[in-house]
Amino acid sequence: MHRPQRWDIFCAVIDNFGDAGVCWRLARQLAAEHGYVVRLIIDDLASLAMLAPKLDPRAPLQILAGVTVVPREQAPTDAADVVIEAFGAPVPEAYLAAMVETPPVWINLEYLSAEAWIEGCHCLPSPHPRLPLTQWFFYPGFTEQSGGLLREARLIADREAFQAVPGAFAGFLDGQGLRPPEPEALKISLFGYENPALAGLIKAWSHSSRPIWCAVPEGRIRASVESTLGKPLSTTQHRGALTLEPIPFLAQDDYDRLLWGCDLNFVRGEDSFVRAQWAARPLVWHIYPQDEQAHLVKLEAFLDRYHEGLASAPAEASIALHDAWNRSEGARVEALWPQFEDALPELAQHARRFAQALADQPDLATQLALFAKSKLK
Ligand code: TRH
Repeated sequence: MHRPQRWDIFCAVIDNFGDAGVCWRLARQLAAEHGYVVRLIIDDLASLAMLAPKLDPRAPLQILAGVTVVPREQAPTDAADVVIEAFGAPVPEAYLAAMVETPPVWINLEYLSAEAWIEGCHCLPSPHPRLPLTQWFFYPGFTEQSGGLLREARLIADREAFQAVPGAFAGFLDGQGLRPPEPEALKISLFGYENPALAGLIKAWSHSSRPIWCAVPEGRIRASVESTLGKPLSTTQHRGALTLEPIPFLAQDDYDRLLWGCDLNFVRGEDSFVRAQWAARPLVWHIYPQDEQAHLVKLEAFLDRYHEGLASAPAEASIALHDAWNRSEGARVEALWPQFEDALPELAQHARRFAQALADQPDLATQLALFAKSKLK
């Protein structure tokens, strides 16, 4: 096949930014690092434009960062060589008919999970109930037996270079029009879903023995901050040792620099969660809530995997705070914070080890490329 491979990614934005975030990152990487002709067919350009400010949410079709972005209502009717349904986003009927004409490698990209069972389902075929087509399940994950994690080729080197320069974070914040924190402050980024437990966290931080600087991007948790403060967080707010800094929703690549510059990152969902791991800094994950607390099993699976090899005291401090934060228990969060703060130096070393171990595994885009190659006739 002399012409470059053509890849189409279908993305349906359920809510929030994760679906678009993962698909935009993957699409850019497949184009930039693998030289594929990539089309991203998405049903919510406004959400994508939050992550990629140069994107025009009204344009019928546009090319950005080497990716052709297509609104779903203008979905193409010619099938690519490789088709990815991200998180089960179905392809339109007309496109399915085109796939029957020229059967592509058809992949269902699943949500990330640290649970062991995914290894048994990874790369399993699923014959279409009525058409001569087969779809393949592809599970991102944390082990060699999974599809791996999204990680751009330059990511670790770029992070290392940023974290090696003492003034880089202050320079980045200055570039965003933000006042850098005091040098001795503990720098925290706060991204999450609404959480009543935040009142407990703010109380603990305001009584901290050292200054705490907390950046709060625009987003759902801002509401919890404002109800705790009893007023909008439109300007810098001080509560005892705590400085709360409202920041805008950043472009996806700038968000990485916020994570790289902070000493601790509160993250959520899937994509910010993975980026916080690549930042090699301690993290607190607010998992996407599911019915009947099903998300707590996923959370526990990750916490078991993440804390492997870490001494019991810092591990218990981290696991306990994760549990209290994800169960929205404010009093417990407040009570557990001092122990967690004391564990930060060991958690920081561990975060570097964990990121290094993950970086030794092949990344998701590379594994998708190899898989597709093995299936392409
Ligand atoms: O937005 P999310 O809660 O997305 C969720 C999850 O993906 C979840 O798995 C899925 O089931 C649900 O959507 C439907 O969290 P996530 O995955 O971290 O995505 C947030 C994206 O926003 C991520 O790509 C990082 C990006 N981001 C920025 O680009 N700038 C910012 O300032 C911030 C705070 C985030």
